[in-house]
Amino acid sequence: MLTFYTAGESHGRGVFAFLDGVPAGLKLERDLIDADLARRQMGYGRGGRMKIEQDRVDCLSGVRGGMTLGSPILLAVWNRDFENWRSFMDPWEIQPGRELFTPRPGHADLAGAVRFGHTDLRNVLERASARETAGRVAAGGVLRCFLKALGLEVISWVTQIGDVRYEGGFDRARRDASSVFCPDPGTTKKMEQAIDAVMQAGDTLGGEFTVLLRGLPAGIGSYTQWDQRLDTIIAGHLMSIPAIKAVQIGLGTASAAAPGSRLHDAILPGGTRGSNNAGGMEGGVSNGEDITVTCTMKPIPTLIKGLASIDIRDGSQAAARYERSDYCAVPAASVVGEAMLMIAVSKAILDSFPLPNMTALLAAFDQHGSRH
Ligand code: EPS
Repeated sequence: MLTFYTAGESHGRGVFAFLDGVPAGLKLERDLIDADLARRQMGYGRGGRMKIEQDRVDCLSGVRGGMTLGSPILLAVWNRDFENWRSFMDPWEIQPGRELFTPRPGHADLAGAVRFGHTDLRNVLERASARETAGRVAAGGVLRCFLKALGLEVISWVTQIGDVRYEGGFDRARRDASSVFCPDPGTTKKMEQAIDAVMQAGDTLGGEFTVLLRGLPAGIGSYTQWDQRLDTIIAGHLMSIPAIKAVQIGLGTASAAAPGSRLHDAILPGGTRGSNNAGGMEGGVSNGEDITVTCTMKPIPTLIKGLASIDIRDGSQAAARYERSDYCAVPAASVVGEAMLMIAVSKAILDSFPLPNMTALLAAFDQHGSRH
């Protein structure tokens, strides 16, 4: 029912998101979408590009007077940097001078060039760049408005940068006050120090973040077919974020060590649970508890001292070329994680309630919720 795609190159005209299947009559809050775009640009350890851009959503179709029409929605986040790149990125006529021949280990450069037969790696990296995630966050912002209308909320926080971990829970004011979106000031300081150390060394750092959805009633998703399972849909959406190497639901990998008698969430009188190790899903169906997902991000592959690589023109040994990049983008990735969870859950909801307008959808959703 819900279709979502992005288009756009990192230094092209802009990044675009296409959404089809959003019900008519949804009030969009532009400030809410722009706030997500602004948060994606933040985070200690970002590179120079974020000083150039001031991402704002522009809506090219499907919305009139702030209200969705039920027709396809096309969103744009324009690239300010295009003006500096026009002569290299123009669709019709380009100048030489920004070609790349030494792929970065860990980036899409080499494998992507093999896939499409490119001889200039710029043709890969322009689209493989994490700049594309601005389009995801713009689309996620539309669906934040959709989920908000249904009484649902998605939040995230950073749980690890390098080897500095945070084990506590969520606190919005503290997360928003943190330069790394970690709800603890002491841990934030340690995370900043870890990022400072890699910045001085010309290196990069990965980490981990948690995304949580509150308010989803039981019964969304299905156990009857593998691709309708809510965990299939959620894991795929989050795994698709650039640099994500692992997605865990609920207790995740820690589920291996606990005996079943301690792992599973006992059903208490009235159907409530005392714990949520399952992460809000059982059998691929939501069970009424918070949906909890934790994502692991690898360090960004663009290093100032390029790793050993080759020149693809002759296969000779050459260091990977440095392109302007971030030192740590885990805080930004947590905002992208929220967007992808919102897209995944909206898809699952609209699969269960394929209704063309918000009035019909809200009535069906409320009736379903009141039964569980
Ligand atoms: C990014 C924009 C990019 C990079 C970064 C994320 O802009 P530029 O290439 O002009 O500096 O800063 O992309 C990567 C880390 C990557 O590996 O592609 C953004 O908008 O988030």
